[in-house]
This record gives sequence, structure tokens and C-alpha cells, in this order.
Amino acid sequence: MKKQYWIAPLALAAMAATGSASAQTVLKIGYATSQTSHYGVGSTMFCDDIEKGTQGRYKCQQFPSSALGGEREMIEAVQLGTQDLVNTSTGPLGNFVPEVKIVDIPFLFRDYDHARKVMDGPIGQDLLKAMQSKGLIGLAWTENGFRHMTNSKRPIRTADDARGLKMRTMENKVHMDGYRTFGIQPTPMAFPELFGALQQGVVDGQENPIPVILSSKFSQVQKHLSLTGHVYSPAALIISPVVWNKLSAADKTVFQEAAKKASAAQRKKVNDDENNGIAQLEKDGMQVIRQVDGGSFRKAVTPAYELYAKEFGAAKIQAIQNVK
Ligand code: EAX
Repeated sequence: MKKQYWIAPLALAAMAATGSASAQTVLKIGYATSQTSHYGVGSTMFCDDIEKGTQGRYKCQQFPSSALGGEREMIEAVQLGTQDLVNTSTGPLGNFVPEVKIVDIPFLFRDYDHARKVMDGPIGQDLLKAMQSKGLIGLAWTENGFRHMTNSKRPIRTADDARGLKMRTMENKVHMDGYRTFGIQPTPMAFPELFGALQQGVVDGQENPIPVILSSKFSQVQKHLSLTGHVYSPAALIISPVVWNKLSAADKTVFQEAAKKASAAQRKKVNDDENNGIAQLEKDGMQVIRQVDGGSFRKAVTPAYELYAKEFGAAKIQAIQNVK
């Protein structure tokens, strides 16, 4: 409430200064990692584009590095309208929009091309639309990336090597069901707590895409990185219906186009980090296992696929796998 006393005189001063009565709306956007990370690159592209496209009527205030809380809290705030936008992984999103959980299945996507094609195609676009009935407006799928395991104990080459490790996971049941089949002990935890938990040895390891491992400096607290690529981690740029419903049709188009450009920029940053970041992490002292026995993980996860088929329907899983 207090804030309003500050905003009102500022807005009046701004209008007086420009001699115009057209007010400027500042939208709060939050994400987990730093402003120079993939989420920051995508969000900045979006923010620059809506500001240009609306002749400055809309602009952003960015809250990188989990400044507004964990992803679950940010999604909740966007639903309530106390936060305007979030660029978030699907980690906790399935707890709000159950249909989305299907894309969190381990080894569902073959590679980046496959994943991006599905997310931008009819299946992914239907999932974006499904958010509406849950009080969230999905503007576009952005990207977090394929997730890889890090830990402080030993190099992981096969699923057997992962057995017994206590690993932080996202608050995501699909992941946890899958990872249990690798023999790891999944420990769900919000991302902002993760660095400290690794540092203090509360968990042995964690799994995240290269851009997250890099930007969060996990090399300072984890010795081993294995390029397991065991699951694709999509992300979404989501706007609150409170903001969305006030936009003119023309402004909605500006926001949607900006979100598409944000997605392209964010994915490009993921590609760049995958190409250059692993060498950087080695320089920073990590021991990297590039030759992981993917077959051993795929084999281990088979029983979890029975659970997934029950929950989502085998045909729906197959439809994603069939996208070429
Ligand atoms: O979305 O929680 C996680 O591990 C996420 O991958 C990270 O916060 C970026």
C-alpha cells in the first residue's frame, strides 16, 4: 500500500515533464538466474520490444537472480497479479497446470530440434493455452535447456554411478519418479536455496542445464559434471491475466511478437552456453564426463514410463516422440 504514495507523485512528475497525459506502466518481471544468463537475455529482449512496440507506454522492471522468490512463488504471484510477468522453467508449473507435466518426462525429447519443434508446434501451443483456465497467460515457450548432473562425490558415467547420491531436484513429481529409478535420492528444494545446500553438503548434487550451472557458479561448490542430458527443461514466459485483460488488441499482438523474439534470443543463449560453457566450467575446476552411458539411464527409467503412461496416456507420449 505504502508504495502507491511514492508512485503517484512520480507518475504526475513524469506526465508534467513530457507534457503528455499518457501514463507509463512499469511491469515487474522475475526469473531465477542472473541478468546476463539465458533467462536475462530472453527477458531483456521481451522488455526492449514491448517498450518500443508501445512507444514507451509499457516498460519492465527486471528482478533477476530469484529476487522475487522461487519459481513456484513467482508463478503464484503472477496468478494473483502481484507480479506481472515470470520467465520460469516448467519445474513447479505442473503443480498449477497439470497438463504441462508431460513435457517433464525424462528422455522424452531426442535433442534441441525435437524439443523446440514440439513446444512451438500444436502440442506445445495447446499446453500454453491450457494455462488460461488456471489464471496464467502463457505468451511463449522460452527455454532452460537439457539438464545434466553435477555432484561432489564421484564422476557419473552410468546409472549405477548415480545410485545412492542425494540430489536436489525441482519440486516436480515427474522428475522425482524418474530419477528414483536411477537409484538417486531425490530431494525437492526451491532453487534459491540450492547454492547454500550444495555448499553445506546438505545434498551431494543437483541437475541443471549448462546455462544455469554457469550463471549460478555451481563450479565453486561441485567437482563433477556429467553430460547426462537426462531431461529437457522447457521454460515459459507467462503474464498475469490482470495485465493481459487490460491490453488493447494491438498491444496484445506487440506482447506476443516480443515473446517470440524473447524465445529465439533465450534459445540462442542456451546454444552458445552449451557450445562454450563446458570448457569454461572445466577451466573453473570441474571434472567433466562427456561420454555418459545414456543407454544405462534409459534402461533404468523404463518402469517410470509405465507410471507416465498411466498418468498421461501412452498415445500422448507417443505423439510427442513421433514429432520429426
Ligand atoms: O529455471 O530450479 C531449477 O533447477 C531451474 O532449472 C532453475 O531455477 C532455472
